Amino acid sequence: MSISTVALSTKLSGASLLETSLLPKQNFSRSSRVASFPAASRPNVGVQVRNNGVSFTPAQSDSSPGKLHRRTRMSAVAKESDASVSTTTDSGSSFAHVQQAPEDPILGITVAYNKDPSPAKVNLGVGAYRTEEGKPLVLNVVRKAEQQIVADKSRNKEYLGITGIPSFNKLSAQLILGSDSPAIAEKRVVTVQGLSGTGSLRVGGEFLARHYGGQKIIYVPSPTWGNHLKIFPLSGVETRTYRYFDPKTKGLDYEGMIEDLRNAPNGAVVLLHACAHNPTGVDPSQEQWEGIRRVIREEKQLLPFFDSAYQGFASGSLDTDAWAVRQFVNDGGEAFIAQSYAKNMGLYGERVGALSVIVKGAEVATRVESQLKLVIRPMYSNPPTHGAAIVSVILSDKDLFEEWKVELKDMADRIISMRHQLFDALKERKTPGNWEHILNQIGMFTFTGLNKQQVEYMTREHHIYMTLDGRISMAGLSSRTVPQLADAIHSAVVNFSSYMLKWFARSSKIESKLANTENESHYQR
Ligand code: KET
Repeated sequence: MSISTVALSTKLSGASLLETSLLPKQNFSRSSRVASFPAASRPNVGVQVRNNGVSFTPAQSDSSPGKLHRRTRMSAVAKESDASVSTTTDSGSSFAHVQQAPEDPILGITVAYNKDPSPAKVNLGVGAYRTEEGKPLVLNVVRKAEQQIVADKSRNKEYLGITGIPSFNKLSAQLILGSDSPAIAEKRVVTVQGLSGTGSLRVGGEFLARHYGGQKIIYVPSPTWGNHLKIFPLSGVETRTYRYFDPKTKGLDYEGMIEDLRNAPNGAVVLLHACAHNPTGVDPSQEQWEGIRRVIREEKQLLPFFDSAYQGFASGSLDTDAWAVRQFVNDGGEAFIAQSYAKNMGLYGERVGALSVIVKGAEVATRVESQLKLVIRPMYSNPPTHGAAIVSVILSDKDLFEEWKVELKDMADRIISMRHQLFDALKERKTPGNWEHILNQIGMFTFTGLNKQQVEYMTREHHIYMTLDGRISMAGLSSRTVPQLADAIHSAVVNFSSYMLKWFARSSKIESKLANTENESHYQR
């Protein structure tokens, strides 16, 4: 496996006290970033490229666990702060050296959207469901569960235990693994309540960094949800990528993925999106999942870590969307699963999710749970009550559960209908290119293939807000906004070259911008 290091130099003076060697090139060239800056002003960046992917390696000169952990955190924090240009000169402050950080590539889109005074603006950045009227949705079942909770005078606001509400944990494990799961019956599953998907991933990462007996390296797909690239290095787990998306076919690079997994060291961890891969909307077929499982379980000994943020959103069926996870758990092997109720119950701001660790024996499970508590207690002590209470009420009441499934299917169906409407609108406009992938991709997002410059153009000229990697949240679209989006895409594709020429002419750094565009040209059709 070859490793090369890419270093970009900076003209910035007064370098951050926090040295970095971790900034992924991928973040500049592909992932969404609200504030972009010319290559010439980018700070010192070292990127280790392995195979097709990027490796985030903490500075490891000190191997004592505590210190290594701290160094990892500092390096990753430096990565964030380094990616900015500071003009602060307030020398009286002990924090004068702190540099302005860029906005988050996904949540920062909403910040930019909120600042735009145009009434025509459309936010397709963050993956959050909107109604046909463009409004956030609180599910009826959630309202009903909340009314029950408020009316129940026996409930109180005491602290929960460190691992959360026991019934919530049990029901969450059953939801993802199936109520007849042998692993649950054999008491090999430990589930702890988490702060939505992100918090559950983070607790899982921290636990792996402290206790995993295999390789403390996690392989994530390229591309992946951008926060994975921060959560795991900050947890103290080295993060590398495996090939996943093929821009030419706009489908899965199955051969590349299998090859990269075969080349991973035995004992490494593999992050898998349970369904509705973010950002690409490309999932393996059942046959391909079986091939992946065989490499992970039989050819190698790798540990699968599932991120399940969209159960029910991909197909409209909770069981269908849990199929891949169940294949891996029913084979008797060990696994981690982070679940989120943000999307499928619309509980975004309640921060409710779960981490399940599936091990090989009941006694190991008990010991793992005791150590998970030691990860959680100093991090946030114990989780919040309200969201988990809502989920428990819905999952334990047969009628509410059935009603939830209907509402979930309605959301999934509306997203699918948006796919058809957008596809038809582009066809009607005879927009150059093949747009079939809008129909074929799965889940909340379409990975359009539009490049960064086209996206910037659409935001500037058409007030369409989306991530710079060309991802559109289909859940944010409505019949009213489809024509506006189709017009924007059409004009970005058709007029892009003339727009680019004008843009380049205005820029004093013509050559470096051209070089950037070349790097990204594989995302253009
Ligand atoms: N995993 C994946 C794959 C994911 O897309 C998200 C959220 C999460 C985990 C975490 O969600 P949580 O709210 O912590 O349960 N993604 C959307 C929101 C975000 O970036 O925070 C998004 O991609 O827009």
